[in-house]
Amino acid sequence: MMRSAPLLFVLLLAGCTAADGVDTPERGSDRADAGGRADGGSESDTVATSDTLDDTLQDDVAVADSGETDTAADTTADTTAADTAADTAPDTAPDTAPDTAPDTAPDTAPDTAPDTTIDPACDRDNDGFAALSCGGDDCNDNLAPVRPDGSEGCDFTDNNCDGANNEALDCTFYAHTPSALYRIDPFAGTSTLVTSTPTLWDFDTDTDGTLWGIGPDGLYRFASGAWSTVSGLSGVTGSSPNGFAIDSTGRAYATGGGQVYLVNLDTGTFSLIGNLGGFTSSGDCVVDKSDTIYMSASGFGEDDLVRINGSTGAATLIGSIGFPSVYGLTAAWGFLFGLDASGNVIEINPTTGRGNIVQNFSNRVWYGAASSAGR
Ligand SMILES: [Ca+2]
Ligand SMILES: [Ca+2]
Ligand SMILES: [Ca+2]
Ligand SMILES: [Ca+2]
Repeated sequence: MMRSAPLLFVLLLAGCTAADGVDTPERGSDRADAGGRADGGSESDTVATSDTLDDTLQDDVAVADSGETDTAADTTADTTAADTAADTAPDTAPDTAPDTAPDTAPDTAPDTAPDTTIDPACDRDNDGFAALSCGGDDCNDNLAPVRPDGSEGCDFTDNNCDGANNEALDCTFYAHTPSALYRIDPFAGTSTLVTSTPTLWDFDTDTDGTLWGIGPDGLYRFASGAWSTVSGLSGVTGSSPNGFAIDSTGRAYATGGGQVYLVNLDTGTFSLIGNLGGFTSSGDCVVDKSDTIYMSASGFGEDDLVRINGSTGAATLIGSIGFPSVYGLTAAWGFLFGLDASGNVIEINPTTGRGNIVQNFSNRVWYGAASSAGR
């Protein structure tokens, strides 16, 4: 719209000039317009010429004047070569945007960690092994020490749940009748004849495992498979001793009637310690690992278990064993066993004195029992 008025004005002027018949040469800056090049931005021609027309037409076709508005769209494609160089600089800026996309891929890696959690109802003793009833291998889910990795010991229990009890262990102690020496296993209920004996009331082993016995004729020693007489009953003032025990230090005690004696194993002499305070030795005394001296005392029909003070000889009642004629006592593997004249092996509770038969060897009359020093 802005261009139509000057064009008309130029055309009118051109018409008037031609009619004048005079073609006045052009001067000045209009010469620069020859060839249709762009104007310098502010044409100052006030006189219309053909050059001016030409210039104006050229200007419309070519580059826009700086003072004009270019309305033609840019239709020329950018032919600049694409940037083909890869970006080799590492990205050093940390990723601060949180990952908001959910993990939809399934976990395909197998679980290789063992399941260490056991239902508490299947592991009541909390030893880490499930009970047999739950498909586990804890053969006693009420005792934590009893388990597949437990250690086997001499007792009534298969401590390591392998189906066998006391495997590979010697769980025997000595026992004798009026005429024979045996090794008996109180857990398996088996006995093995070792040899015959002189008439003995009782015996025990000393600290090196040597077996000593007392009988109506005195003190005996068992060595190299044979018994030998050490001495008579020198120093005995009352009834013939029928109970005999050696403690962990080698001190030997004998009980007979209502008395307690100290026995010198080197000389075979008996020294009175004191009176039992009304109790009568039934047939044996025994010393446990903590050097507590126990004795079976003749009661009314049933023997009693009593505790003896090794310094004074005074006896204290613990309780009735519940069986008569308990002539043998031995302490081993934490148990206190009594052996009686009816062939029974009795487990005795040292706290209450009460006995419970665990084995019976029919037709045996047990007189004495002895364990090794280490038991
Ligand atoms: Ca268990
Ligand atoms: Ca257990
Ligand atoms: Ca076992
Ligand atoms: Ca066992």
